[in-house]
Amino acid sequence: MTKRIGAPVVPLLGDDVESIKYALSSHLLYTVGKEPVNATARDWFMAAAHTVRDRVTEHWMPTLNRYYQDDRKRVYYLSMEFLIGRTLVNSLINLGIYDNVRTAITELGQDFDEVAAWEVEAALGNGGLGRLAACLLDSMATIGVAGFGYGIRYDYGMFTQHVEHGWQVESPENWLRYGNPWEFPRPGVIYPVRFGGKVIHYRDALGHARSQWVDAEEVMAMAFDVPVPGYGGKVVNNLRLWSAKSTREFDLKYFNAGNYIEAVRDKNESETLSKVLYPSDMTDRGKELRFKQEYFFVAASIQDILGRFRKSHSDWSLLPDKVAIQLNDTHPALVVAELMRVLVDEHQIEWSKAGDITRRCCAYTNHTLLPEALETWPVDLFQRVLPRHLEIVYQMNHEFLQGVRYRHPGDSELLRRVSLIAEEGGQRVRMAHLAVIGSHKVNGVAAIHTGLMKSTIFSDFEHLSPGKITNKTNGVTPRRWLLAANPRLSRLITEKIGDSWITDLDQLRKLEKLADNKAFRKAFAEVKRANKDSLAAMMSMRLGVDVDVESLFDVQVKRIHEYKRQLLNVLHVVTRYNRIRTNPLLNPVPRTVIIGGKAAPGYHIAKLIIKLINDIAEVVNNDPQVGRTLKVVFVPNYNVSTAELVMPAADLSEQISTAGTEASGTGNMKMSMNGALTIGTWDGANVEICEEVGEENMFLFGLTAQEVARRRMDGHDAQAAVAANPELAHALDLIGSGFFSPDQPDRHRQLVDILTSGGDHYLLTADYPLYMAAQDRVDQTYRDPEDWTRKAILNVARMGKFSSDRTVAEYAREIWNAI
Ligand code: 4GP
Repeated sequence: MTKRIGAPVVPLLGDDVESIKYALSSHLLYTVGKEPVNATARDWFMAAAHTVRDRVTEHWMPTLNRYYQDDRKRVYYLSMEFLIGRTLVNSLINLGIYDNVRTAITELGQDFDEVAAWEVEAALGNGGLGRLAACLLDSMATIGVAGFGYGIRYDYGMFTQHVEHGWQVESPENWLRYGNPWEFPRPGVIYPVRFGGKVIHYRDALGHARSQWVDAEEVMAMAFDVPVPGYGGKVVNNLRLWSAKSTREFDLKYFNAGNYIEAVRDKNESETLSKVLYPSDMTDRGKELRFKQEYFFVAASIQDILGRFRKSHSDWSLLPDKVAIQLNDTHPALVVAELMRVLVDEHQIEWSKAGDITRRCCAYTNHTLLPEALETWPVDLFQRVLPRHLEIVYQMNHEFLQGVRYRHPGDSELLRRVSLIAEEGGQRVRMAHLAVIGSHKVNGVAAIHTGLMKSTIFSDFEHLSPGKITNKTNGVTPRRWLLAANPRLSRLITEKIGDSWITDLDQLRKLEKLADNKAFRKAFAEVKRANKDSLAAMMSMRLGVDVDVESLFDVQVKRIHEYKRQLLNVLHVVTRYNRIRTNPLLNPVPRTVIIGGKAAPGYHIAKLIIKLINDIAEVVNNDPQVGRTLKVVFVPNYNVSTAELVMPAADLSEQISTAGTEASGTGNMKMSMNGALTIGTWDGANVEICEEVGEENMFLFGLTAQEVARRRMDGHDAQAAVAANPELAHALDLIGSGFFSPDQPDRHRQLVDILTSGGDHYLLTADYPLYMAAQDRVDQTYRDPEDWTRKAILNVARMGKFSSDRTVAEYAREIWNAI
């Protein structure tokens, strides 16, 4: 008799309020081990999480069984980062049981919002790249792609940022301290991952040359599964995170000799592999541990993927029909060498056939053009840690260059440029080239970014394989970023156009005609106002800053980086401040400038920028002449949960990177979707937002990417730009002379020097006058609330393109062949 696998499970758990109350009380007692009399809000959160998890799980097993029965092509999204955020509210919404659970918790005498606030967010990522991965998972489950995430279960994710005396101070976030209720540990799913050792070459019985990697050390990778429910709850996919385990608990030799510390040392060392997320965002990570982390999760994931494939297939040539592997940036690029190794060394597949299979499975997404972010690893490190993989890289490189030489005889410069090995300043393996050569598609994340990939960093590859590089403009999930984060606006939208927008964001177009409806504008403005009240209340409570909710909320939230130009924002603030001080008759539009973001702990300039913002806030916020017309707030520890509060409250979205540097941006989409107007450069997805929303409904300014390139080539004269603009000169002078830092007048001199004598690489001084003019247009528009609200409504109405459902559908059709 054939085994019946995956018979559809009839949901057994009730979703009505009474059933949920029963489930909550049971979990409180049996899972948490508390009774209502002594339960804390956190205990109730745990009970709620388990109640929800049970209901997610009911659909999870059938989904996985269905994939198995239907032999579906699986999409594996490999990412070093998944910036998930909190899960409770999102799961409730995706399952359609939000109202009932809220009521149940309330009827049990608890405050739902307080209970939900006890959830520690899963911050297994730094910024945009990690958050994108989380949005894509939500969309894959929602549109029904058999998508599986693979990543690392870091014990410590993104650090917590505190602000002390205006400076960023980092502390580790022990997010697992109280246990993670969403995960399922899988002690039975555990794979060895090897490091070091050597390669032996031999001939097999048939006389074929073979290689074998021997004498390596082993670490074990253990799986933890997190179910990912799509909207509607019918499809629940899986995110599998790997945790490092030592191969032995302790060394008995030392233990018996009474040396307990020595006995567990080896165990602790192996387990550091999944200890911590590297906290840099696009800066150099030249660390052996990081390299090992990359291989660790690649090797475990490949074993898991191939093991699953082999359960139903024996013919390796079918692999690309059943498996798509998406490399989220180059961090998992070792997949290419690892898949080759497993196919060739362990399964004796002929080299060129293995190459073909590998390429047809893999695809690579690039997220940044910044040269410092393009990963390379020293050859000697590679040799020491992954000797067989280095041989494979050399062999792939040899064949690739031979092909190039054949087609472009005599062009040694071209060979040098495209080689997998960089020769300048010590040999290094170029991970981006490995990813390109090992993939059938390479994509950028916004049209302008993809264009620049083709014309700059990958121009040679574009000539060698035209068509391989394609664009997949990013998106964000409307479930988290509109439905869950902005319940007031969601309700208003649904009242007017129904709720089909939740899974078909283009439906928002139906709001266009309401932009001219006075009553709707009023309701829309009231929603924005209420969201601003909520954010203001948080800022008052947590930071002790009181702001005017009538003022324009001007928001820049993202990682702190020179290319994102928080300093340009600061220059506007200082200029505004000067105007208010020098002109008592000015009657300015009141503004609250809100800035949030983390700096990489080793990025001195970014940390100094945070200090400058706080120094300026201190002066401006306490200047009686300014009063409520200008406030500056630095929101500490910007993370997903904070973003959910900030995005709905923004009036103005600052997206002001130097054109050609921000690959896409996704905060720009989140804010516009929530009715903010964008002040931005012609960069990343701003360009496409403008195509959708209309230039008349945004404030775009500044040099284009082409103009930036030309200006840099011609040599930008920053000093002349400053000299030509008295307001700019004045602002820089105040910052540089210590006006905002009287306790240490030269504190911010370095920042001023970067913008002047340092050559101003990011061209702030070039864009400053255009930025100021755009800010003036912002003020003019805000003075006409009806016009402002009309534009805000049109922003929301025209954001359909930026749903990650659209993004995922494009990947599925054009890259994964999985829809
Ligand atoms: C980011 C890019 O900087 C951002 O423009 C983009 O929207 C995001 O990826 C998602 O594609 N890159 C990173 C990184 O976060 O670490 O390279």
